[in-house]
Amino acid sequence: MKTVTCTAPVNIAVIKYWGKRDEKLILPLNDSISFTLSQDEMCAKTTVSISPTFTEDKFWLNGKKESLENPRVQNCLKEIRRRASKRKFEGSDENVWSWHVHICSENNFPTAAGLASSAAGYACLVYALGQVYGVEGDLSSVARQGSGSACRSIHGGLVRWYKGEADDGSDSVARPIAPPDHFPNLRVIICVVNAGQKKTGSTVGMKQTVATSSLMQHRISVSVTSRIESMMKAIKEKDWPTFCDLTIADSNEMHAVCLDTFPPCVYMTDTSHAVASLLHKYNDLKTIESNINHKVCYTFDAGPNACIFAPEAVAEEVLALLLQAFPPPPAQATDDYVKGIPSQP
Ligand code: 2P0
Repeated sequence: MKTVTCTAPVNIAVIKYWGKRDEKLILPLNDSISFTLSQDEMCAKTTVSISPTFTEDKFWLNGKKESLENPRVQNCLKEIRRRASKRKFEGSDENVWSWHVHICSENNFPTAAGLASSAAGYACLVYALGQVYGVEGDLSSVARQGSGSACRSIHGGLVRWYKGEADDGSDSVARPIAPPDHFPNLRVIICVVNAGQKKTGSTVGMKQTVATSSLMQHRISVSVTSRIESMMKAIKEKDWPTFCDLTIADSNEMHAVCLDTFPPCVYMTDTSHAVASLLHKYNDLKTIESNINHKVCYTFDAGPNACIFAPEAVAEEVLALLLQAFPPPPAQATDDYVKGIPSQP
């Protein structure tokens, strides 16, 4: 028997993936850029075991036995086994690709609440399967077939997922573009506005957006393409204020196309908007003080929870402001409500 345990962190997109050009292969309509967070706080953990004596594949998620019929898990498993079958192994391991697998996965943060749980989960699953079946090479295109955003969690730091041009998805891969400490001493504050499951899952939501939103056509053909290039330049030049402005703009545009969807996908709540408004006031103050390198930025995924990137010099101040404006319910510990975590792995 062979057993491997891996952990994979969540990633937060600063230029968002929203919309596919191929539903089955999970090929996106636009490139996206993300920040992979530290493993310490929010991560998925997966243990996989393979053995010639196992009689079937089995899967547990957060302690509950799940069906392995999920086509996305199957696609990842099939692709890893296909790659493993092409490798030469010694002696008794020759048919390792045909051994059944037992998979045990867990997240240490709310699942399906718009906190990138599927990204960490599939990145972790695919990496662990790759290790246990002895598959080498780029695994981002396999993780992508589990969940699009998962391909970005295969790498640390700032990562770009290239949409690719090929119909078979072979060039739709994630690549690291800058190390985790590229913007040194950066902190990430996650404001959990609501830890419940979102009403419209990302997969369904983005499909409806592509089918119904005319604003989405503008996003794809004009704005997100130029924003990707501006973001690459801001990252290359370590231009933090521009990085902040572009991150905020892209989050707002993604939520605008969600609202332009029919029926609308409403992810942000009044509290989410109030958090955004507070941060805009904070940035206005930093501009007046001529301290633009102390600006902060927010981004919202397909849920109401805010991800805030803040330079360490102001992170505590921002956290204190947030706690003052949005005091946690008395029964809830502050640590569970707003978390300040490092962006470095
Ligand atoms: C992102 N999100 O770039 C965007 C921003 C949510 C909002 O990627 O259908 O769970 O599995 O490919 O990867 C969430 O979408 O969707 C997502 P599928 P996924 O992070």
